[in-house]
Amino acid sequence: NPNICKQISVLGVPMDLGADRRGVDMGPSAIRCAGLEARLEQLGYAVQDEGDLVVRRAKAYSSTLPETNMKYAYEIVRVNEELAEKVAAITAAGDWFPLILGGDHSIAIGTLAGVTRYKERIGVIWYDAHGDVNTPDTSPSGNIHGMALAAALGFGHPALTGIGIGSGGVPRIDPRNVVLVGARSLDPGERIFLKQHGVTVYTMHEIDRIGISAVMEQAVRLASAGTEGVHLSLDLDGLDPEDAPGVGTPVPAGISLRESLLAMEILSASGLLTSAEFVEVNPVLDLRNKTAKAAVELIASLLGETIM
Ligand code: B3U
Ligand code: MN
Ligand code: MN
Repeated sequence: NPNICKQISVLGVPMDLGADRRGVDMGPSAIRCAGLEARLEQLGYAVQDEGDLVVRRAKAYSSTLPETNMKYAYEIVRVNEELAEKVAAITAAGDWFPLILGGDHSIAIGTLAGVTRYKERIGVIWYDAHGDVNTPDTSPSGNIHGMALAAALGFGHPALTGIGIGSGGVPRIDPRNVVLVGARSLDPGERIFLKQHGVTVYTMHEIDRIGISAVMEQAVRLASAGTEGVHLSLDLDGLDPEDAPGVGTPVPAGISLRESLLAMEILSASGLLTSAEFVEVNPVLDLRNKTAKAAVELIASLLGETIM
């Protein structure tokens, strides 16, 4: 892929406070153990591993934000602010590609604030069984990983929407450039949100009807219309639990690994990818690091690996 930078900056965010199950904090380690760096080097990339951000776990940092249901909000906001600065710094010169390893999906707030710092407008492909467009008012759980996309679009509690851009800052992502792929578990409030804001949703229904290749081609077209590039936010629970058992909230009848590899190849071929994050790998629930290995396969395909 000639359009992508030849240098990749890997950053881990061992965050598990955005979800109910512990263990996704070990996701970055598991993905590294599955051979990420060697695989990227085989593809001809220079790799800079930035290590992991520090996520504090003491009780003192773990309280719910007063008068809200937002669990662990203080620490999640603090880490995401740091993440936004770090990602912005990685992208500042324009020749390093940020590859962020989660961690739960709440880290997308910081990643997206960071990747949009030096860009007017970017599109987002949100590959996930879930919509992650709850606000504190619609969230059934108070888990911030289910609010991440809404927050990145500027909706929800100011503590989240201001991350990386400050209060009164304007989010640089237009919901019409946001595409959900693989959705099969949406809360009632999320359905309303998605319709109201014009987010395109490809559920399993569309994937089964027209195939993952047509879905991805349309997704790339929508996400890139009028933007400077496309960010991929891939939640491993978008995949079928058969192929990715190590996730906190598995949802049956998902996208196969085989379809997902094709999806990554199509995104790679577009030459429009600016940044990516792979989240929600939970090694505690995994089978012999299968899900982390799947993540590495997906990353390799996304960054241009081909068979011939
Ligand atoms: N939509 C539910 C459940 C959920 C969202 N993301 C995951 N689960 N992984 C919520 O809690 O917001
Ligand atoms: Mn998610
Ligand atoms: Mn999910």
